[in-house]
Amino acid sequence: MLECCIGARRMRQIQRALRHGKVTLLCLFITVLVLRGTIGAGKFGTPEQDFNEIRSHLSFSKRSQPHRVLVEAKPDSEKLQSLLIDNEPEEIPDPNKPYSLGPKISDWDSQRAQWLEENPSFPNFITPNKPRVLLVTGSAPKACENPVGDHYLLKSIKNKIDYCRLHGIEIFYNMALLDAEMAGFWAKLPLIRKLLLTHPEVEFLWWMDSDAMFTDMAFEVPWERYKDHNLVMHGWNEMVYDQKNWIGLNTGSFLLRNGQWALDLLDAWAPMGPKGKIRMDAGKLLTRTLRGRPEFEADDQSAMVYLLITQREKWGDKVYLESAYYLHGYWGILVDRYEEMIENYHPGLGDHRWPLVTHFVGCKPCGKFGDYSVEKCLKQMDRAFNFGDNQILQMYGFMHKSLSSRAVRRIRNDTSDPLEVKDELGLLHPEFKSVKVSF
Ligand SMILES: [Mn+2]
Repeated sequence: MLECCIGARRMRQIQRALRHGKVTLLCLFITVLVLRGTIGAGKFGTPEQDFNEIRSHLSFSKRSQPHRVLVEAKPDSEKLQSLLIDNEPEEIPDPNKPYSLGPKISDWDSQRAQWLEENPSFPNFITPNKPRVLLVTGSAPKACENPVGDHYLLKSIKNKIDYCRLHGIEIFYNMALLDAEMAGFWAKLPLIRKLLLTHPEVEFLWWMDSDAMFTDMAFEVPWERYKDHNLVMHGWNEMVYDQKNWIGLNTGSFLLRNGQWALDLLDAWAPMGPKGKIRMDAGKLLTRTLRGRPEFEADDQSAMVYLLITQREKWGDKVYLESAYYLHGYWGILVDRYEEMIENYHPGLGDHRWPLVTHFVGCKPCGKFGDYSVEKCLKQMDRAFNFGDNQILQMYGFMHKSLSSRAVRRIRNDTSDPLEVKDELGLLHPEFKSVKVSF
């Protein structure tokens, strides 16, 4: 029918053109398939995305490289996120099983004494007045709810590494929940017991919270003062024994001597710890009994105060409540005075003039961001960190530009006699770190 209108020759031309067109379309289709395969638009590729990728692939092969990185970075960061998110179910303890920290041990002093005798190269005292000390700290097994919190945990352990290197103290950083029933502030108890029993060479275990930082790098603990004591906490006798105040002592930083006494104390301290009904009911008892305690589940600090006031004759004579220096120092009364301290005093004092420890009680840097107080906490933690870090940096000729600045400045010029340089505080080779070697 068409033939009659446009003529046979014209018709053949059209048919030829259509055949060529089919081949051209097929070629185009194959080209698109090959390019898609090469670039990898993936299953989410849209025609528009394909077009953009093909164009960038064809025209600027250099530009396609960062683009590929960007395209791949997204699924990668999602993968990373899933690694950080805690999907593991919580273990539910058996409420019918009576809680115990471990098998009863009653001859630890003789077991340990025998071990020390058989292993003279691992003495529990480095010098007559310097016990072997293990500083124990840690944080939760999972990532912080806010990533900034992880950065502050890093600062906190860096700060402890610095102090401990200067003072010849070893560090144990724990991230494992050893006992599901003792989660939260009670997790330190099974950990401490395990470390005491595994390291008979350790004379003193120094527990320190992750929210506490050393702010006096030069202060050495007066170890000989505690020669007749087994537990040293910051606190006041009157506030604990007379006032029964729940903040009469602090368990965020304390020293515990390895021995049978310590195992017995842990056994006496632990019963309020198991989570669930036991911990909730114990919390009510503690709030009823202790002055100033708000209503919440049983915590290790209140339980320690309770243990001391109810069984003072059993434990009291071996417990040293220290208030001559800040084994723990409440941040609220310290952080605004750092500039004043720098103006008037010097490291090495450890007390209100230059606190050994600044403890960020009530700050939850690892928790979710949100209210102003968390922001204030982080800002003040930075200041505390830099205050302590300046004492480290000065050994190497630097200091922070200000207490709120990450940046540092030079405080002296390098010389060609590096060993002649003496650091201001004498922290490079301090007497308290020296070990006399005898052959
Ligand atoms: Mn704390």
